Amino acid sequence: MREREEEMETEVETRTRSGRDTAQVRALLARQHIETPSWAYGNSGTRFKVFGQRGVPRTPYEKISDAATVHRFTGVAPSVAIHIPWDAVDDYGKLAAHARDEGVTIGAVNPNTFQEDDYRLGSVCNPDPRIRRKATDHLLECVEIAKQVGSHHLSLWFADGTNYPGQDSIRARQDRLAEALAETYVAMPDDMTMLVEYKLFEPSFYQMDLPDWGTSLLHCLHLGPQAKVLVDTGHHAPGTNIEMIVATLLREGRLGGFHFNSRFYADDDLMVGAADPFGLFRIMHEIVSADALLQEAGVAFMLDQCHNIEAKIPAQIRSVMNVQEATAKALLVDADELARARADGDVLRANAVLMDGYDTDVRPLLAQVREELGIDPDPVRAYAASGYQQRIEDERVGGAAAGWGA
Ligand code: LRH
Ligand code: MN
Repeated sequence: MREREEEMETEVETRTRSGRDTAQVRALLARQHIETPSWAYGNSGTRFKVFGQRGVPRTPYEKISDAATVHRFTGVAPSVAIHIPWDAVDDYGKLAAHARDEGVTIGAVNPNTFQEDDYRLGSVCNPDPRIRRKATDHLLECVEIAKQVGSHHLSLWFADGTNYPGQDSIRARQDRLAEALAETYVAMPDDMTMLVEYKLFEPSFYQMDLPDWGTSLLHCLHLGPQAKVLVDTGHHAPGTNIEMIVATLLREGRLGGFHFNSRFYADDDLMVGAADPFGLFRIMHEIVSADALLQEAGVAFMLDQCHNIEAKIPAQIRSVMNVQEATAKALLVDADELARARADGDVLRANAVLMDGYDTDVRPLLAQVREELGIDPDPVRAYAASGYQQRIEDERVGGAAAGWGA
């Protein structure tokens, strides 16, 4: 009798409420791919203060070693995005080889057209054709760099915009933007995706030339199938329903990826899931519902954060874990029961089924996933015990700590 009960028990455990086989859910979680940003390992801050920290990387090589460390302790962060010129090196092949030696790959390549005096009135949208040429040449240079490091993503964000009504022609700036994007698009090899990131405001405060998902999507549709929209979760007006944007872009096949972070007010770039774990869950529920979780679905899951006051590597580890938790909860939503409740028009039951997934404590499940990946079930504790932090603080003395150089 006792065995039968135990059998029943284990039986129950192997099937989640969502009807998904628990092993299937663990297998999906084990294949998750969350890309970390090189710039999160360097010093960053706000316009008020950039706080330095001990052990901060001084070179793109050290940034990649820190990103590889996050992968070693989470198992699901196998690539690192780079930003040019913050990560400029003489030999990009050597940088890619270093990444491989460390067990990661170089992911999205981000051009930087927002930190030179020439870009005061914009880069690719600047009224001055000489400056537009300079900015476009930088985009083309980053296409070449992406080829050299084996990257398949060119990730574009422009600070371009105006601060006062009348300052420039909104329409003419769109024409200039379209021209630069088109020239860059045709320079990309067929296996490269152009990610077009939008942002409602900052550093321009009257209008940004790529302010919202609609403007980004329109440019992508004009460019071609290799151009997709990048959703930075910190780039919307307060109260924006981001999962609605995600569902719409997935439906169009134009969701290229995410820059995950969280915020209480503006583009705070805080740890993803820290300010709004339920919001992150709702986004991942749209992803799971559209079967767009794994790499082959073509959505790039990337973090874009800066850790002004907190230790950077543990913060990245915690952020990756927050995405894993939101994903696991979304995978545990009983999709069949949800469909039934929706078909019955049973509003409360439908909401309850979704909340059931969200209210599930998925930490034991993720601990199991990590054990099956051969890593410590508690990455934060394991990193603290690894001595890596102490080692980099002892070794990285002298030289200039990497930063945004803003
Ligand atoms: C702009 C942004 C963009 C970057 C930068 C580091 O706010 O989100 O993705 O290039 O942050
Ligand atoms: Mn971003």
